[in-house]
Amino acid sequence: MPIKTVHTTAIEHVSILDADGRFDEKLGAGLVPDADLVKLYEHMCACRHLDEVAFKLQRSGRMGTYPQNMGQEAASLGASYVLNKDDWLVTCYRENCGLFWRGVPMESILLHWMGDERGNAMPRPHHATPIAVPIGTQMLHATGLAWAAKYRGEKRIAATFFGDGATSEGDFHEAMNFAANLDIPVVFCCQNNGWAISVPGKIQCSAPTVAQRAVAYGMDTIQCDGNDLFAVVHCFRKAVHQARTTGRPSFIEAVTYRLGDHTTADDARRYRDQAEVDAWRKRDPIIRLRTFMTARKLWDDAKEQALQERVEREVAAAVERAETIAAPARTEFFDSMYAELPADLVLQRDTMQTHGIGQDPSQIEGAVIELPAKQGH
Ligand SMILES: Cc1ncc(C[n+]2csc(CCOP(=O)(O)OP(=O)(O)O)c2C)c(N)n1
Ligand SMILES: [Mg+2]
Repeated sequence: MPIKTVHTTAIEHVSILDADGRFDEKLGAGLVPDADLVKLYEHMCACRHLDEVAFKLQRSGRMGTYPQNMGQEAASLGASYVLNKDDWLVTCYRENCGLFWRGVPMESILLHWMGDERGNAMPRPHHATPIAVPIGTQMLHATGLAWAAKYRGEKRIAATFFGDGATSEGDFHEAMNFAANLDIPVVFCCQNNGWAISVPGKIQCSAPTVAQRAVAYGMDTIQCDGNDLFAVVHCFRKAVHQARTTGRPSFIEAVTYRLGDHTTADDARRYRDQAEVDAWRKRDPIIRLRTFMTARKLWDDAKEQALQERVEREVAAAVERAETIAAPARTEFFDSMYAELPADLVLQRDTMQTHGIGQDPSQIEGAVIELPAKQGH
């Protein structure tokens, strides 16, 4: 028997507005109307400014650890622009820009990293899930949400974001396999920013692209320049259309770069070369878009100046709201886990005591709620 090839594949890379300002008219014409482009650019600038302010808040002790999004604004923004508002957006922690486009208020992000979990309670109409810090968990959530939508006959799909490091997690592979085998309408988007804290991409994935990991699951897959808003929009349009019309999932590898440290708790100078960072600074999605818009007479210095003044005011107002919010009721954390709070938790809420730390709420004077009988294990 001759040896025959049973499968071959190729991974395409999409670039429309490249780092040198070249624009592919064939792919790019009509992709994003001028008025939208201006709004998208303004969102990226607002997000970048928030990022800079958040960094300073952490440094001055006004906020906890914060993961900067700097340089990675385009991927989630392009996705959010393409998705319907009632599709699920299931993010990691470098997708602020996409969340802001949806309408998630800036102070939600600030509050979350200030340690106030009300910031992570995404308002329901935004169809966004809490920011996922445990790496890789959210791809399963997205798959479950899209599966539920399919089961209920809703038109909603889900898009989920994760880093290159997350593709080494078992959860990633389980979500991909499940979604592909059950025809679940999810768009998986890996923001490959070259690093998982101090682990470089080459150690994370031995294959030449992350995109080809999807081939193993029989999923359509593509790689794009994740710092090119047009390329992201192009790939998401295709993936979202496919999910909506056929129910099939697909994969997008958005190649980007983390311009900042991993988080404010990290110092990336200890493990990566400044020359690498400098090279990527030239590929910044914001600079690229501004140059493009200026050449097309959509933007000028006066507009830039006015925008910067506006975003400074907006971010300052968001910081003010986050820092002056009234403290939550101390019982609030009992409110969102159960539709009906079990009796033992009612007792804990009312007494603020728990067996767990050696207290016995049932012994509190005036405790009126009977604890359920202990079940044997
Ligand atoms: C399950 C789990 N393991 C480990 C960590 C610690 N951790 C936080 S971020 C990170 C690296 C993530 O890298 P990547 O997925 O590439 O995302 P990036 O931070 O580069 O955006 C790790 C290992 C975690 N948060 N969750
Ligand atoms: Mg990474």
